[in-house]
Amino acid sequence: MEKMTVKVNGMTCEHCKMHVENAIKSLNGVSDVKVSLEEGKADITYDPAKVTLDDIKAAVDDAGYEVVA
Ligand code: 9UX
Repeated sequence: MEKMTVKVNGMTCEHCKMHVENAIKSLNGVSDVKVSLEEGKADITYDPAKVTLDDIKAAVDDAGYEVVA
C-alpha cells in the first residue's frame, strides 16, 4: 500500500467531505481515506497496482468536486 495526499477543491460543508470520502472509498484498491474539510485535502492509502491518480480524479469529479495535483 502507498499513500498520497491530494488537494480537493469545492468542499464547503461536512456532507461534502462525506461525499468525497465515499467517492474515493468506493474505488477498488483504496484501503483508507481521510478527508480534511478545513484543509481541503484527502489522505489516501491505496494499492498502486489497482488504482491510479486518474481513477481518483475521475471519482471525485463524478461526485462534483475537483482533485488538484
Ligand atoms: Mo453541503 Mo456540499 O450542503 O455539495 S453537501 S455544500
